[in-house]
Amino acid sequence: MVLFEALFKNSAHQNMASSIGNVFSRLLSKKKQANMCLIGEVNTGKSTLANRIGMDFAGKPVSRVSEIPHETRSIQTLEKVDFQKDGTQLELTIIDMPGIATKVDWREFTKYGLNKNEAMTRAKEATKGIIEAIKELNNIDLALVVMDSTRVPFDQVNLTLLGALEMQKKPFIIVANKTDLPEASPEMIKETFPQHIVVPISALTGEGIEDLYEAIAKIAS
Ligand SMILES: Nc1nc2c(ncn2[C@@H]2O[C@H](COP(=O)(O)OP(=O)(O)O)[C@@H](O)[C@H]2O)c(=O)[nH]1
Ligand SMILES: [Mg+2]
Repeated sequence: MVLFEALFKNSAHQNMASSIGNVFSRLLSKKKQANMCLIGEVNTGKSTLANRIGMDFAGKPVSRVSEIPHETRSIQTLEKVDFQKDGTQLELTIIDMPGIATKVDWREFTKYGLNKNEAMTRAKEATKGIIEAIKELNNIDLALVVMDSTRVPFDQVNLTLLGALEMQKKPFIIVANKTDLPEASPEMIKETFPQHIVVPISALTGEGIEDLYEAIAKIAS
């Protein structure tokens, strides 16, 4: 980059020099940079998985986890995560998205012990978070669409999300999470979306996580 800037010094081409320099330094660096998001319905385990990936490759979590829906109401990121698997190296930015829902009802939150004000604030923030998450899809290179294997996957949120990612030609992996639960059926997710990559895991126990890392490495290389 310094070399290119020196060559074009004091010339009108300085911007061009800098962009050529950026491309040059990206080519020289072995690692590809990628923005990887975790998206899906509420409480599917996006933050639990984001934290596992963060801990595995950067020793840091990304987000708070809670059984109360819409715990993640604004986009949470962890940068400079050195992902390595099967000879593939990536500099990941992990983007943990707020849960996507077709309906946010503040009364639901009062069941978890929140008072009326807290519940209404949470509902308002959750709705804003959903809009932000959809907008953020423009900036991602790879998506992990996290589904809860104990729920029926054929629903409006999943179909809309997959449709949006396909339309934008963004690569994605469907993560069939919570395989540790006895009622989990990752097979149902595979049968529902046979044309897509589906990786069964438990973000909680770590079961299947290496298969997910393999799938990420394969898609990125
Ligand atoms: N049994 C089980 N529970 C999980 C798993 N992943 C997340 N959870 C639980 O599901 C709830 C929601 O998790 P969270 O990561 O906050 O979901 P998010 O809303 O999608 O970010 C929490 O109670 C987690 O402990 C999993 O693999 N197995
Ligand atoms: Mg979350």
